[in-house]
Amino acid sequence: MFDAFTRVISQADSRGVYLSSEQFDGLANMIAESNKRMDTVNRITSNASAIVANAARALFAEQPQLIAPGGNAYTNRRMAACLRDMEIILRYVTYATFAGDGSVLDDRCLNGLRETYSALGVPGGSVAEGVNKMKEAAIALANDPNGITRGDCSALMSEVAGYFDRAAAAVA
Ligand code: PEB
Repeated sequence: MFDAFTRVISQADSRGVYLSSEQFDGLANMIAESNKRMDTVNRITSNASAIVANAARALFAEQPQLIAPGGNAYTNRRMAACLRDMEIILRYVTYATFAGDGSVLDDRCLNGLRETYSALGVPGGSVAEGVNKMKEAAIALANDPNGITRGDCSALMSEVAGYFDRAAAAVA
């Protein structure tokens, strides 16, 4: 598991070289911009249950077969497992965002998830759609300029979107 710093160090170490000035600049920039990153994680974290519940509600409205008898979210047990899965994925996206690196998401959440879903008979495409809905909601919240000093968050938002895309692609 890496973060933005340990990844750079591990790459330099494996080649036996000093850090380059580009690498220094990149990490210095990350520190200079770090309040945006922490605010983003804080906003997503403090709205996690609403993000999950709204995304699930929208998913079941679009794909009602999931909650019909025989569906993959039919019965309280499966519904609970589904909401829990969405919450787990969202939580790992917040870890990756905080670390500035997707490896925690890959290694501890997405690795083998497709195989788990296919063994369980859970439709990966539907999970991916749920992840997409969480992405829209999370980005809208994190990128809302109301009541704060406006700044350019475009790079950070595309980074966060990338983690959601990675999760969706891993199960679709
Ligand atoms: C992954 N999900 C389920 C299981 C596991 C995971 C390991 C089987 C064990 C259990 O039921 O608890 N666990 C989860 C995860 C990590 C982990 C992401 C990462 C660290 O450890 N059903 C739907 C939707 C979808 C869904 C499409 C969006 O209709 C999910 C939510 N996951 C779902 C369901 C089950 C499940 C289990 C319904 C239960 C399946 C079953 O037992 O029939």
